[in-house]
Amino acid sequence: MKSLYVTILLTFIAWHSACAQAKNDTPQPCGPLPSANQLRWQEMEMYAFIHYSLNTYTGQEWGYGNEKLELFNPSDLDCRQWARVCKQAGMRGIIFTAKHHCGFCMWPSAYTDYSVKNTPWKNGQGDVVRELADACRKEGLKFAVYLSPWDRNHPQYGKPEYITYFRNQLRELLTLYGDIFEVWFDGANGGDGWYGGANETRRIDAKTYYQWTETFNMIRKLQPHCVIWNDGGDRGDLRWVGNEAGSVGETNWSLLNRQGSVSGSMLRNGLEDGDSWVAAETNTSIRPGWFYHETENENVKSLSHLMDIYYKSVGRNSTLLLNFPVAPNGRIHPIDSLRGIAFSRMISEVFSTDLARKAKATTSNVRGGSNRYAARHVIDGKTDTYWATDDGVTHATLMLTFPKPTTFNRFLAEEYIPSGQRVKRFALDVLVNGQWMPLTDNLSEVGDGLTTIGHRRIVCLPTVTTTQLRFTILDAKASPLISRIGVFMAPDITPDTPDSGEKRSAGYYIFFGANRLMFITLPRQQTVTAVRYLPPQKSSDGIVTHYRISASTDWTNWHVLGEGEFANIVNNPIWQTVNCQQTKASVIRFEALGMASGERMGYGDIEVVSECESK
Ligand code: FUL
Repeated sequence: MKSLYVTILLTFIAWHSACAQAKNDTPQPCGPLPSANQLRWQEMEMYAFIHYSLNTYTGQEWGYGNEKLELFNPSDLDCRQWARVCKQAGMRGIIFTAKHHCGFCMWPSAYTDYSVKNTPWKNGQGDVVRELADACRKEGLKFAVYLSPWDRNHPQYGKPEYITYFRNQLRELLTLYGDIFEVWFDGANGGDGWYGGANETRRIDAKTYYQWTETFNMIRKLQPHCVIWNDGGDRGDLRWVGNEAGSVGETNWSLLNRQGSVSGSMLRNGLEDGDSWVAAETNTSIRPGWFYHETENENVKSLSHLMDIYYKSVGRNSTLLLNFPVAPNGRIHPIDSLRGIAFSRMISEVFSTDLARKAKATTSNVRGGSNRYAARHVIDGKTDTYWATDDGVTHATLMLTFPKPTTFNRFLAEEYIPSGQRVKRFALDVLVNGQWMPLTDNLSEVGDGLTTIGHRRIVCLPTVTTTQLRFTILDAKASPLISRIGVFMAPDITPDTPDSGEKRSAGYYIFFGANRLMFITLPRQQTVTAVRYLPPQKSSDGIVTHYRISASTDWTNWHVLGEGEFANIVNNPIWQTVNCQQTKASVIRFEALGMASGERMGYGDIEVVSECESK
């Protein structure tokens, strides 16, 4: 009898403590988790790139490495202006091209003569990295550096000695300029370069040559709070999204595998079952190019284009790294700064009034029935509280009931990512005239329904008026932890200035002489001053990377207008301009000396810029 009593008592205690445990049971972390550095970085959301180097004075995107030091003598260099513009544009930090592929150092490195110290600017006493780091601190912005591993100036590039040089430079940047929030190692290596006068092609194996492990250890030691972006070789803390146009995949997992190669779709979408947290950073420029070119003043991205980029980056669980090039006078051009500021104002305008805050949130399941995980946490304005379901409940609904009919066109959701990224698929419906109407994403490219949330997911909806919004989690890796739901009404943006070179001079005719040979006949004899090439936009097949362009008036005698490389054209397939001396022509011959892939050279558009004969 006594033992029966003890058994009943123990069973009761066990049952009672199981319930108590369920009520206060913190959800177990799910899958790989972000580090404290990655979390801090993700919260920055938007930060700026600044591209400025000798290219600014040569019109190039990739300097060859032998550009003259005398070129660098800005009349009005003002890093405070850059920092103020970036701050007003909503950027929380700046990543600066301390050294681009040409090898020119924007700080007086002790390890090379190819730097600001041997330019006329400030009689060689200047240090752009220092001025910018100080300006960022003054404006309350974080500061970071881009250091190109590929160095077209350095004689030893490609040899082991260069790695010591590279690390010495990195050490200078990581020790002389205060806190650095990110280091950016560009994976580009176009092969040819000056290399101390060798003028040759040097390709390396990015996986083995740079010995990243040791470099990463050095960074972790010198800047323990810094995140690493590395496109060539070992996986860093962040990943590229596979394009420079400013969009990541709709499905975006912040996971990848630490080892093994990465495909384009892995960059775009991450890897659902990846073994490491490697979140996406979307990088693009406010202009077509990364460096300033006066010819692009009319092609600064429009406000609607920038908003589209925002939704396709920050709104898809990524950060946005937006480039502002510096003009030759040493300042960010007013067109760019005004556009940047308009962009930030529009984001505030759209997201300042969260209509969900007025709603009542109810759900189909609350973890352990506990207040701690109740639905209202999605609208309590706190980032560290969340709605959670019981373990194993990965299909659940959350209803927002509005006190009166409410009109909106944006939906926002956030997961509590310190415990992992969980939601795989979700759906949205609104009650209209007593019927549930499913909503889709206006910006969807794949049309697979709504997938992944992560740090933040914004869905652009058609404008709807309703009293109830139903958010259904259709599938998740584990009990979903939703820290925020928001709904907003975005104003219409009237399409403003065009943002890609769309000027065409009509009347010419394009045909192929061979797979890699194209002719452009002009309607009459003209004095040509430039030929412009827009590469194919849908795939890299047919993109011309190296060209020779000639002109003729009789189809017999050809005069070469230009020959060279369209730098970075595959990653950034924008209009390329080959300027030339005024040359009479009735036909242009365009030869593809190198192509990214494919058999036949392709084009999105061609433009021949000329002065009228009569002038
Ligand atoms: C690319 C580089 O080659 C471009 O010049 C630019 O710096 C961009 C951010 O990354 O890969």
